[in-house]
Amino acid sequence: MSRDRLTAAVAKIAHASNPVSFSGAGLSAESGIATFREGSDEDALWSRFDPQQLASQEGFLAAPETVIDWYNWRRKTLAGAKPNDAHVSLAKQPGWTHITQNVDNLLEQALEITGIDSSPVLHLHGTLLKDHCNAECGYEELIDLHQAPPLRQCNCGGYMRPSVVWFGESLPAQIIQSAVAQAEKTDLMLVVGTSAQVYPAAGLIEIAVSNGAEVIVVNTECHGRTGARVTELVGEAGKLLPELFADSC
Ligand code: BV8
Repeated sequence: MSRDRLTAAVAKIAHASNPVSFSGAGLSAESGIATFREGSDEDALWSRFDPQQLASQEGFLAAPETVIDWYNWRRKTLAGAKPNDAHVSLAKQPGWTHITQNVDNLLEQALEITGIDSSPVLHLHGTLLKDHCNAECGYEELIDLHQAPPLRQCNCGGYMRPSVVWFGESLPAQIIQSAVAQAEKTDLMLVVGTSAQVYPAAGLIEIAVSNGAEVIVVNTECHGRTGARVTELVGEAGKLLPELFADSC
């Protein structure tokens, strides 16, 4: 990746007045959290399952125990994970809004470390740190990632399920509305570690581009996203983000 492109991106970030980060699984990859697309040896157990199938109401009702075991395997991985340099670089930036597709709490952990007073992270697809009743009676519970409970029923008789947004489920209205509003008014969106295939989340990038924002894409793969104001930086987020914010730390 060219140094000139990186230097130009650093300047764009330094001049942004209303910056937003939009992240996916690649932001947490260097913390050991498997992305959706690249399984790794230790998760071969799950590599034969299609996440899109497991992360759905149909998948849950067809095999509730398998789905809960899959989430609890992910929770166990997250319990031992720490924020990586990309999370910490983002967390050091005052005045940024962070929008994420991730269901982990690594960015919040990084914000706690840096002590930067930031607007809350907008979790478009929910969180692994909570369960709620699948029968929507309103009951919910915080989850200890180190001791996530097996499949269990709510007192109302419905199953308890992770408080994530499954395929075919609507995103939390308040959250997606805030995220769209941010994408509409930002002058710079930093897109970190996402294949941008899941909607309506991925549509936020198009909203930012169509509203004239600078868009900087950090990804280990070149997605070939084009546009007058789009800068693609190919590399690991944990290495590139500290460089992008080097002058501002
Ligand atoms: C909905 C939570 C309305 C669960 C997830 C158009 C409009 C609206 C909906 C649709 C539409 N078209 C299709 C749909 C339906 C569907 C959808 O988008 N399907 C896709 C597959 C086409 N969308 C929905 O169902 C959404 N709901 O629209 O509601 C509705 C209501 C009723 C009926 C119909 C519609 C809900 C979607 C939410 C699904 N839940 N997560 C869980 O976590 O288990 S999605 C989940 O997958 C993630 O949250 C994330 O969004 C997505 C994976 O994407 P990424 O994060 O990008 O991860 P991925 O592995 O793909 O990529 C990682 C990237 O990082 C790669 O590019 C890699 O190169 C890079 N990388 C890796 N390492 C690094 C790195 N980069 C930098 N550094 C590194 N070290």
